[in-house]
Amino acid sequence: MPTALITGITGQDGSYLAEYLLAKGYRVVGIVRRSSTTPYDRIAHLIDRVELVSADLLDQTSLMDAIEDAKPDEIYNLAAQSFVATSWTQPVLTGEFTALGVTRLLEAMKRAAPKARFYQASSSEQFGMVRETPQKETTPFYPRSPYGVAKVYAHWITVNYRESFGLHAVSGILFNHESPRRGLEFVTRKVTDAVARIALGMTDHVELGNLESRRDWGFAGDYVDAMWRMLQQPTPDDYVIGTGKTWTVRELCEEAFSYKGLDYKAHVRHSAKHVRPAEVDLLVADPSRAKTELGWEPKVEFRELIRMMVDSDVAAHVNTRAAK
Ligand code: NDP
Ligand code: GDR
Repeated sequence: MPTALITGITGQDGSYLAEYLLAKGYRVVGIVRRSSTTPYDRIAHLIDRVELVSADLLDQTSLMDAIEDAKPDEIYNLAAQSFVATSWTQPVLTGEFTALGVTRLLEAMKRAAPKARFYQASSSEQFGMVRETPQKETTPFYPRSPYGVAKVYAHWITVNYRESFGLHAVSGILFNHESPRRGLEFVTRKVTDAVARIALGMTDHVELGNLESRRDWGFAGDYVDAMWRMLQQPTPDDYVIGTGKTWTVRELCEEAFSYKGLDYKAHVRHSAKHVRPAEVDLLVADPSRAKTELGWEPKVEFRELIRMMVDSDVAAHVNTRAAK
């Protein structure tokens, strides 16, 4: 039974990846950080089947201990300060978690499990002000936020440890991927949750920033399969993962509101508070290499994804009401 160690197991991707690896027969060990509460909502249904160890990307010794104890065959580094907007208000912390945290983890792996395979969660935010469209593995990076800058560092330190020390380390450059487990601060979930609350008469509007930016949105459940496939390749390399299609935030609103028979124009208000100091205007992947070499393709389409999220948010609010 192979062992996988997942940082960020309590996050959106970590929960789907844990499910996916358990179904493949892996022993799954998840790193969680100390908190005054135990926010394990996304993995509550897996809690008896995964092992949790306490460690933090800020703390080198805890990472060393976690790897020494777990003896992983595969390490998936999904932990990060992952919200782009927060990276302008907490730029140093974002750099510590999202950039230097990766070096700490690679150092721990180099010392405690040099034969393990390592996955780094790279991001389409690294392309930022895009140099070509669509974006592929060879597209140069031009990050537009402290988060994007931190991810570029994390990407290159992963390449560097592969080339310097022969570690089997790969980066998946993943475009936006969403699900009913997406954090409420990200725009897809913010919109689908608002649609649910408006449809149920709990509120009448939602405040958004820039409606014209374009994103390549896929389903998180499909993307964790790509992570695993990357680590099974005999030679470590980096891959772009996305759908190859792109939509504006405005189109996202149209899709989500019209599903419940609502007109987004009557409910979406502009708020300068949600406009970013620098924006990433257009992202769209060229995932052809992943298709050819990994046999990976997205299964869930944009419309199906948005409807799945609206349905889930409606059900959650109905259940909360019933419980009161
Ligand atoms: P989430 O924000 O849902 O999850 C982030 C995880 O990181 C949480 O489990 C969080 O733990 C953990 N974490 C944060 N800081 C630390 C720390 N100092 N030490 C240990 N753990 C920490 O992110 P996603 O699941 O959406 O994304 C997973 C990864 O993929 C991230 O690195 C993200 O930047 C990257 N990515 C995401 C994309 C997306 O569209 N979702 C696209 C491309 C890249 P806690 O629960 O305690 O907060
Ligand atoms: P992103 O996702 O920054 O692409 O990063 P997010 O959903 O936060 O923003 C997408 C776009 O929507 C615009 N927008 C708003 N965004 C939010 N969050 N809230 C609003 O009110 C709002 N109004 C408009 C944004 O300006 C932006 O253009 C996500 C994260 O998961 C990263 O960790 C990951 O690396 C990238 O995707 C790929």
